[in-house]
Amino acid sequence: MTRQCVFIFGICFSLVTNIVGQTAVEGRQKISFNSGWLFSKGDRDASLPDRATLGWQSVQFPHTWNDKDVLADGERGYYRGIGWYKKNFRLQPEEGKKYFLRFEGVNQEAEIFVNGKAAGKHIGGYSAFNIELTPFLDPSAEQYISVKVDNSFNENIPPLSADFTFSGGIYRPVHLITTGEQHFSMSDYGGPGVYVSTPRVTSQNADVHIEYHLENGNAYDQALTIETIIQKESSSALARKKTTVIVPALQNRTVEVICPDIGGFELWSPDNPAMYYVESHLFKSGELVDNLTQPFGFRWFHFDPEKGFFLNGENLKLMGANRHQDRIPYGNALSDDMHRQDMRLLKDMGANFLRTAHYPQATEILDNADQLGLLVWEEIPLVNEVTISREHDENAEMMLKEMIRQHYNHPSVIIWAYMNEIYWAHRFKPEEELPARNRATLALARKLEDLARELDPYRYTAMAMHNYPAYEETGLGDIPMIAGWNLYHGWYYGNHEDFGKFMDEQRLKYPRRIHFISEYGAGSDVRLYSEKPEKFDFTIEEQINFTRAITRQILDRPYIAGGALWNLIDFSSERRVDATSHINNKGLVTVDRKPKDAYYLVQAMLSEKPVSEWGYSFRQQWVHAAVSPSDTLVPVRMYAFSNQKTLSLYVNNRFSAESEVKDGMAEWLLCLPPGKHLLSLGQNSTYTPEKRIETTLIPFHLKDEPTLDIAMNLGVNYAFIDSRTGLYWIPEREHRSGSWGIIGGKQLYIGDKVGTKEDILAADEEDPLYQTMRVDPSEFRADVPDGTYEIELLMVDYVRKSRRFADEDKEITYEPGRRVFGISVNGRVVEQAIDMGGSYGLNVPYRLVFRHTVKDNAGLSIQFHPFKREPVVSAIRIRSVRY
Ligand code: GCB
Repeated sequence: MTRQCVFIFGICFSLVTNIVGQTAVEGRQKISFNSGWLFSKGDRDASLPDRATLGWQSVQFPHTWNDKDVLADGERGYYRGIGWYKKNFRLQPEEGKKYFLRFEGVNQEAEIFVNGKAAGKHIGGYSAFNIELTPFLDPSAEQYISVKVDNSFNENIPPLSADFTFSGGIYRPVHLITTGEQHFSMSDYGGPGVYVSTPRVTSQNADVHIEYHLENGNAYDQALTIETIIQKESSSALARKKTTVIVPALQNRTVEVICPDIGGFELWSPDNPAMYYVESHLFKSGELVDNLTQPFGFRWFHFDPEKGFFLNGENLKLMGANRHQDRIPYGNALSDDMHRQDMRLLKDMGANFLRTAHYPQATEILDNADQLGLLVWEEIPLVNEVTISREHDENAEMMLKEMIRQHYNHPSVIIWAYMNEIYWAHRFKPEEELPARNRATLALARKLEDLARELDPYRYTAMAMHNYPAYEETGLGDIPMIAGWNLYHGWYYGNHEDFGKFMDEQRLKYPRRIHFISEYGAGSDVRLYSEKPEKFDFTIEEQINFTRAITRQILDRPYIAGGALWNLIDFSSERRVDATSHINNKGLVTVDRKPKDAYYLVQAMLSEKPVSEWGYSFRQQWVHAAVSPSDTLVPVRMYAFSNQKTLSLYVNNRFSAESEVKDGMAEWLLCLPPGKHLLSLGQNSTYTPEKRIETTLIPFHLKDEPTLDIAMNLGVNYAFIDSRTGLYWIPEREHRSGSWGIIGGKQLYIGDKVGTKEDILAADEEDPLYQTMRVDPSEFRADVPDGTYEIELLMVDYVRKSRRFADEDKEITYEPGRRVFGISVNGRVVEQAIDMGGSYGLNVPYRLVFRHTVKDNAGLSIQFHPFKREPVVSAIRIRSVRY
């Protein structure tokens, strides 16, 4: 149904288009402006036109200068400073036209020079901005543009600190936009100048309000006509309207167009993301001077403190993930295809929700959220702490305005948020500073809350808090409409079940609050596998245990409106030290977008479409060290993810066992002979999908083994499978009489976490091997046959703290004489007195490799002799060699 709103002019639209075709200004033109740029890292003055290319690198946007130096490159930190971009281009300016550049994202300060003149500046790395070129263009058509970009730390520009990398550069696309002298605003905080609201929507009809911000760049007052068409893609219009307005010379004007009582639409929802568009044409005396199409959708929603979220009158649990915008090794400079791929992954996981991590993301992300049906929580990058200054607060306010203006029309967005764990940095600040910090944070939160509500009365506001009492003590948690919680029970602290207890207490204390789990997640490294997974061990199994337990508790509590896993994808965090250095590996998919097991688990728990996926998507090998002479089979704990009731397992095409699916997962304990095996999953006797695995046995008695290669990870119960070579480091085993293993000592724990989780310098690919260790072992013994063996001992003396950031270590720390021990083999001294902390420095790996010939049936005995503190050893490898 087309609703004819008020028709001011009698001209029908098709006639107008014909007229437009014959005029000089043809509405808006938008073309990419990403190619042909030159880049130079470091400060230099490139503001004045020049054609020098020496010392300049040819680049295309998106571009960042931090794509490589945030990787494990042996150097701490990454370049935070100035970079220049420049480009010569041809543009013949035409009378009656306006020229703008739209920068979608530049991290984090940008200064633009056009033909040597300062054309504009922008602060903040996560929002778009427009720069007008018109007054600076050269009539000769030869133009020069340069951009000075700075990603240095600036205490007045959020984020001040955070667990992600602040890659610098022009890392989102740039467009050249041409309009007539009168146009939809290009100076409204980067917003489109056309804002669509749906204050009243029912399943039958709705009112659509469109707020136009118009600019008249001409020295005379101008009568303009706006033609508004509301339609679904390429189908007939639901409403049309013409409005005339006079915009005074060189001024802006706001006009509201109301299209009441529109019917005949489909509601927008995750299952049916029906998109509609407001097409706006701006005419001056019949000539089209600007035109713009903006998306929107018909939907209504609300949150209830008891029952959670409702979309279009129906209760909907919001479940999904957070997403950071980077992709190793491209930094934050992602192509639109890469953005789309991420959104597809999220949707395919069965999610209906996205939190754009800690900052506004690319237009492509919002467009895809609209089109795929993902509800969005978007926030500004106010993370960890604030600076007590007016400039800081003004920048934060500007970021909020930009985010809301720029993404106002996306129907997917339901929440504007403005602070993430803002008290996180308290622990590093002097006690006496805290009251002033709290006051400043509260005042800023109130300002941002009021601003968000004023700019957008139709959405909710939120803040993400962490498990820390100050939110309650200061009353900060009472300010936003939604209390978001970033909770890591069973990972950083407590255990899985504490999560539900914590939330139930919150609900009792704050029955009127809307509770949301803005983050929960556990790390995993696809090289680590354990039969006995434990908190903070980074094994694939523990990520599953955590994710399964917390997701279940969220789903079971109607008052929790939803939950977002942290994080959809492993992401770059230069300062982080976990099992994978410089990467936060809480992703459900790897940096190259390959699903980990936890992705399939979540898919099975959330999806309505049938799911059956194997566990161990990155693992093919199982190596078992026999525990007795009669132990000849390899135990394999196999699991699969599904939302069916049961799954049947077939081994080498023969039925093995049926298993009930519980919380998205079915499990089997198999005992397989060494060799290759084909596993398949059957539902109604279908044999797909298949998985091929290989099992290997290390016998109990080694005496009869002519060749040996045993690699043993010490201090932990997980296997480490080297992704480069497939070398399998089995979990540590204690010595058994007549067999082999480590004797004495215990696993290193710092606090309640296994290993050090420190950055082991220069061992990046093997960090997890070195991070865990046996403290105070006396001996490694193996009853091996006579022969020559290559022996490798991996060791490191470590910094004794529980968790730190890599960038705290500006230099290597030496501690001579802190830990000294000797090593001998079958009584022969190999190392008289190693002092790793003194000779090489703390956290510097020491790999000792030597050969030893075993004679007279003596077997192999590697002994550790303490002189000062206990000996430590992280891994041992023994391999028979010819000589
Ligand atoms: C959080 C932060 C997020 C971190 C995450 C983590 O609570 O909001 O920025 O990356 O924890 O992995 O520790």
